[in-house]
Amino acid sequence: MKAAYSPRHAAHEPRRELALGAAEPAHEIPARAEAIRAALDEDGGFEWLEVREHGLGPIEAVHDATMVRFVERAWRDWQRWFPEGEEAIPWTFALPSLREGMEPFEPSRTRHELGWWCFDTGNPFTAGAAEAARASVDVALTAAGAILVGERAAYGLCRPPGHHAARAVFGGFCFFNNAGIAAQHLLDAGASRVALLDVDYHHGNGTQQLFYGRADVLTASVHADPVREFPYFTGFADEVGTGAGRGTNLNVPLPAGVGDDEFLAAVESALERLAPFAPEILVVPLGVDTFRGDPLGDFDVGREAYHRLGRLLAGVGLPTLVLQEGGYAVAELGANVRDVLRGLDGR
Ligand code: OKP
Ligand code: ZN
Repeated sequence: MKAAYSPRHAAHEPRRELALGAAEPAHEIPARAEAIRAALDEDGGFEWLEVREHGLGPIEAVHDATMVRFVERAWRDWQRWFPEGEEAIPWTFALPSLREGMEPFEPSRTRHELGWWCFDTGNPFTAGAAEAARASVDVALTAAGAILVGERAAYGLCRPPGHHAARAVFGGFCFFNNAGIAAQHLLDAGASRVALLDVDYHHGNGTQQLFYGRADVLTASVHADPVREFPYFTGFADEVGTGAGRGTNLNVPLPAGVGDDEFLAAVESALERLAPFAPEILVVPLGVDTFRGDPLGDFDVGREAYHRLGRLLAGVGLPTLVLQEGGYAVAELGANVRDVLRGLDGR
C-alpha cells in the first residue's frame, strides 16, 4: 500500500497540556508518528511516497484564511508577550455571548488572540506547530494524490491530527483538518461525492462542521458519547446536517466499555448508511484511541479488532484514503494501525 510520512511532524513537540485546570504531560507527541512509521517499515508492505508541498491553497479551500494566517504567525506573536514556556496554551476564550449585541471584534487587537481561534486548553501551540500542521496536510494530500491516480487504498501518516479543526477554530491537538482538506481536494479533482467515516474515539467535530450544509460530502463518525467525552458540544445522534446537507451527517455515540463486537457493529452499521449516498471515494479518519489500553479512551476494544476493522473497510469496495488521527497508547499504536491497513489491503 502507498503511504505518506513527513519527518517535519517532529517540529511540534509539546511537553504539557492543560486538563481539568492542571498541567499534565502532553499526549500528542512525536513518538506517536515514529511508532507508526517503524511498524509499517517493519511490516514491509508499505511503499513511502515522496511528500509534495501543496501550499496554502487547499487549506484555505476549507478553513478561514485569517485563521490559517494566524496559525502561521501565532508562535512569534505569542512569544512577544509571553516569552516563557515551551508551549502556548490559551486561558480566556472568546465565546460569542461575551460580546453579544456588540460591534464585531478584530481578534488581532489583543495579545491573547489565541483564545479567539483555539477552543480548548488541551491543545498546546509550540514553536513548530505551524510547520508540523502544514506537513500533516501535505501528507494527507500526497496520499490523496495516490487515490487520484488509481490506487485502491492509500495511507497518510498525519501528525498532528486534524478532525477537531473546524472552518474558523482549532483545538483537540488539531490545527488544520487534514481529512476535510483531502476530501475537498478530491472533489476539486473531479470526484462528485466523497464519504468520510471517522472511527477515532473522539467525535470528528471539525469535519462535521466543515461539510454540515453540503450535499456532496457525507460525514459519519463513530465515537464516545459527547455527554462524557471531548469535544462535549458536538457528536450527538440528532445532528444530521442542515439545508442541502440534511441527511448527510451521521453520528453514532457509544457508551463506555464497548468491546470489539459492539464497536465493529457500530462501524458496520455506519458503513451501511453510506451506500445510498453512492460515494466515489471513502476517506477514513483513523484513530486507534478506541483501544482498551489508550490513556484517553474508555472503550474495551482489543488488539484483534483492528484487523477486522480493516477488513470491514475493504468490504465497502471503494477507493479508500486512510488518514491518521488519534491513538495514544504508544507501545501498541504501531501494531494497531498496521493491522487496520493490513486488513484493508486484504493481507
Ligand atoms: C484528539 B483526537 C486529556 C484531555 C484530552 C483532548 C482530546 C483530543 C483528542 N486529559 N482532551 O481525537 O485523538
Ligand atoms: Zn481521538
